[in-house]
Amino acid sequence: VVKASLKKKPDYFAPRTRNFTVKNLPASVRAFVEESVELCRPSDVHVMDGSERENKLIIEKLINDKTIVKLTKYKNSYLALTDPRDVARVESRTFICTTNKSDAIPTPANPSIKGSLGNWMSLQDLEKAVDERFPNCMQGRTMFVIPFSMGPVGGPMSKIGVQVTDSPYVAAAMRIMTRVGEPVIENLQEGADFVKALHSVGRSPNMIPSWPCDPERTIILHKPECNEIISYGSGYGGNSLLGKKCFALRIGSTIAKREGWLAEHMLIVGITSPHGDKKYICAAFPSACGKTNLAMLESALPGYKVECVGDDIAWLKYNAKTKMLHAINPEAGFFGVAPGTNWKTNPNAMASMQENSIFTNVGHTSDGGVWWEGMEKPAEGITITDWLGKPYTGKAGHPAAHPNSRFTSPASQCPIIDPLWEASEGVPISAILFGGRRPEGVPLVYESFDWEHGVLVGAGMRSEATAAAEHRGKEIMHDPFAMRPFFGYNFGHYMSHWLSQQTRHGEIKLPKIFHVNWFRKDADGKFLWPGFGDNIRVLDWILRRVDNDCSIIEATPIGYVPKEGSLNLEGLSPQPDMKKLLSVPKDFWKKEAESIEKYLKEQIDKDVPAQVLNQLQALKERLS
Ligand code: SAT
Ligand code: MN
Repeated sequence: VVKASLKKKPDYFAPRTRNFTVKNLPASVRAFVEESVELCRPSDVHVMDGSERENKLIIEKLINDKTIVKLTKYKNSYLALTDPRDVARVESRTFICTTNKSDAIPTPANPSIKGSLGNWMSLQDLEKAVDERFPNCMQGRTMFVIPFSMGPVGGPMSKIGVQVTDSPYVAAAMRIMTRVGEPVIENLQEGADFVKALHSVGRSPNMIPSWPCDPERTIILHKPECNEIISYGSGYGGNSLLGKKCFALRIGSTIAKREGWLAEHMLIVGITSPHGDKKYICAAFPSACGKTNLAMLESALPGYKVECVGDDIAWLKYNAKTKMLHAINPEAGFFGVAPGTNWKTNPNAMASMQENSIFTNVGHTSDGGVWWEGMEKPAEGITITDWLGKPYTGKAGHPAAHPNSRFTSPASQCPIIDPLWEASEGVPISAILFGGRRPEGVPLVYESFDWEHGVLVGAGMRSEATAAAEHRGKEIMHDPFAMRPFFGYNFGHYMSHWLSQQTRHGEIKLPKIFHVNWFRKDADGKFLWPGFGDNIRVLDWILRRVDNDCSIIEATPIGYVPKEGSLNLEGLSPQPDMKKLLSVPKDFWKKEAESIEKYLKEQIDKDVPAQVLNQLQALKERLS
């Protein structure tokens, strides 16, 4: 049957069941779809059922359009090459649109300071931006209607979205990254709320047919007051897979604020110790700082087992039974950075992407595979075509893969996916880690004195810029809670919301908060710590701290660091210089505290909670 239908012209109109016709959608969904059709004027509409048959048709269309090519080396896997102008998130064109500006972003202390914690747009200007871009933008294209669930369908912590898009690439990727299909429609039929997500790749005079987009007019708009996302002009990642950063973080954080929980840019892992004791932790790092590697860590210490719940986003909610924060991974797939990933650095990611995967902007090998910088050398005689379609020569400045190239793979294919990764009530979280790329001054690990101090540690996060957005160079940027590009509301209010977790639920056992830095360098610019599988040595110390082992800490002005000899370094060769790795240079930290203070006072001004200022004052006193 599948073969016969493939021979015919793909018919997106042929719905699998009555549920998947526009006219049979729940009224509120139908109204959203009809409004979008009215505005964008697609040539037809297809309601996605998430089936294999449907996926085959979408893939066939993508191949016909030359957006993707089949990778013959792997099963059901494809390579997409974008317009070279459409390769990363565009933070400067991303807006939170609210009635009151101060709900969306903090007001800097004086008008000459440019805000760096998100962009605001008025609702009127949003209307204008939509009117300038969307009318008729889908002419000649199919509109895909994607009902999707963030989190297990129907779960108490899950939420539903409906994305309409004119990009079959986005439709195929959403099917990997979120849960799409019949149960979502059923849930909607029962009257569930949903987030409206309108997306078009747009059109521009100089666009290439295989990757239509409109880079000059790209815009990503969020209306948290009515749970709406409107995205135009880009087909790439966080700009177009609207379940991810737009819904799960920006709109998600505003829903979380209203409902009393947290939507965070965090991985979730379960760690089982050699004694069989299992604990879950979350960790927040800025984009492209190794979250996926930590989420899939292969322990260098015998007897430890790490299992992955999620690699990018965590929704954390108080659980009245355990009196702990529980986390779910709202996503269903990985959208991981390709370069640097190999069978040594992350064998589990490599295993996850061997089938049913879409690769974007990586190199293409002559034997039908993929290649990127840092991957094992291809066999003798195999040639590589780079992401721009040119023969790869290895010349400096001409990488085979774009630095922000990605693999998109189902999470269920991860060999170490946690047995509870789809548990609808989430997993209990014992510790939260913050981190970033800090070549200087920041110890391998330290623990905050308490939750309030931990909130300051999160607020003070900084990291070297990466390729995940449009920033240039290796500048050390402030990236509080690794959320700077993803806040859906005023960061000052966000800190207050974090602080309120202490009191709002009654009795609670909050996670301990730590800061880690795998990236400290010596004077010659060499990394002091091996990283990757050896990071388990730090996690092991953290878990002993979760069990309140007080014999392994030493107090410093910035928090507790491991006491000499308390990190398990067995079998590590060469032995790292722990003195350097754990040192807390006072002059550096005085400057760091000043920089955090300047940042908070300039950028957030009156919205910085008093407790955070008190914590900062206490830090400065400890340093003096
Ligand atoms: O925002 S993306 O989904 O493109 C990736 C990231 O920045 O983490
Ligand atoms: Mn991310």
